[in-house]
Amino acid sequence: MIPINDSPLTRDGKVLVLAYDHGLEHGPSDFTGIPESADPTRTFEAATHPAVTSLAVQKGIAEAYYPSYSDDVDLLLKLNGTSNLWMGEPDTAVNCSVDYAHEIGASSVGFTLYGGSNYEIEMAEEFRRAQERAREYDLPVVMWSYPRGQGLKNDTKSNVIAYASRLALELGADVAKVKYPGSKEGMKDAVRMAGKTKVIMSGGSKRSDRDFLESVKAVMDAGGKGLAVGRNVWQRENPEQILDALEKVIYEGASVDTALEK
Ligand code: FBP
Repeated sequence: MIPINDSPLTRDGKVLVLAYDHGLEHGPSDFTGIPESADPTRTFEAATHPAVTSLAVQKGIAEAYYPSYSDDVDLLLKLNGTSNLWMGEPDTAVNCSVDYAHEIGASSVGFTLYGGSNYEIEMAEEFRRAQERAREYDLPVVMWSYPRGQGLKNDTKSNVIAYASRLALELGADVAKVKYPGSKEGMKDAVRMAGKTKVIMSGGSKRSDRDFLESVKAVMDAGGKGLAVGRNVWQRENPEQILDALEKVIYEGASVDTALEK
């Protein structure tokens, strides 16, 4: 494993990835509530907040916008991803090589694995190639570990999330990004199953400040190391405000009440 506590992906051993690959994964509908969120510049600005360790984007956004922010933002290049237009069994295309991610300045890479999909075998082989190449550059690897597919009825059950985090350890990811299993106990299991792989929570769709922060607090209390979040930051009128609160909960161990104090 890579000693990722020395990498820009972490701050004090914790992780706060700002995710902005939704234009590919979900399409323009994610930007309708806050139309200005369609402009990547707004999220690059948010990523300069000291709470954010890295910004996760696809290759095209990185090529077009990262050069203007390379001094202030740490880049996590998401290597694969698929649009919502794809209606088949969960699968994802590899859109960027590790070599190219390194060339354009990424200091870590991200890769989705849909365990349980009919395409799991191909995706795991693609992950193996990316993970081994990333090791040659000392780039930490974050696995978006999302079990889903025709056989899976509920992709947030505790035993499914624990399996997701275990897959990340078994296949050599440094960080496992998993969905919230609905309880602190479920998250504890996921952390235990991940061993030395750090577990972070996937933000999910937009919720109230309190509801969202309560789940982040539960993740931290369960031994998780942070989160990768998109919509719960940039679908807000004021991304900085929620990042201030996240900074308190993740790095200072603050309660949700304290984090919400203005
Ligand atoms: P959110 O915090 O908005 O959920 O973003 C995290 C993320 O993993 C993104 O990187 C990705 O685009 C999205 O969620 C995928 O969500 P799903 O596949 O569950 O629709």
